[in-house]
Amino acid sequence: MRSKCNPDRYVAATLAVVFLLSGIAACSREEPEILGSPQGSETWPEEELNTVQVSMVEFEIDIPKLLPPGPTKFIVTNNGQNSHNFAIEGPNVERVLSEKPLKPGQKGIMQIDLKPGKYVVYCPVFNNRDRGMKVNLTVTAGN
Ligand SMILES: [Cu+2]
Repeated sequence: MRSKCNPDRYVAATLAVVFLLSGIAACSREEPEILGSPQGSETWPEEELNTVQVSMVEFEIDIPKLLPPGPTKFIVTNNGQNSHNFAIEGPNVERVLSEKPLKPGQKGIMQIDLKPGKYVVYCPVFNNRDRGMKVNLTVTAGN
């Protein structure tokens, strides 16, 4: 025999609504498109990566000037009004984050196994490097 208000049904309906709402919330959350990717065979488990946040604005790059060696994940965010890109040159490495520059608000990821030595990080867009978007980095000899 069924009661008019089946409690199981009520629970199921409530759960369905909750799932629906959380689904909508997840979809409307603004996920910036991530550009760039771990290149070639150079991928490491997340726990082995040293994550370094990089912020780019006109015309500055905010990045630590001293970094430890080892697998490093640069998370680059364009916090400026113009398009920017992230390039790094150093011992045995010369790399640009993405083919297309990062648009304002966009993020990109680059993973590199940093070796001890001197690096230069810069924005290769137009003359941004000469306007101040250039940082000399030192990767220390060890932890
Ligand atoms: Cu730039």
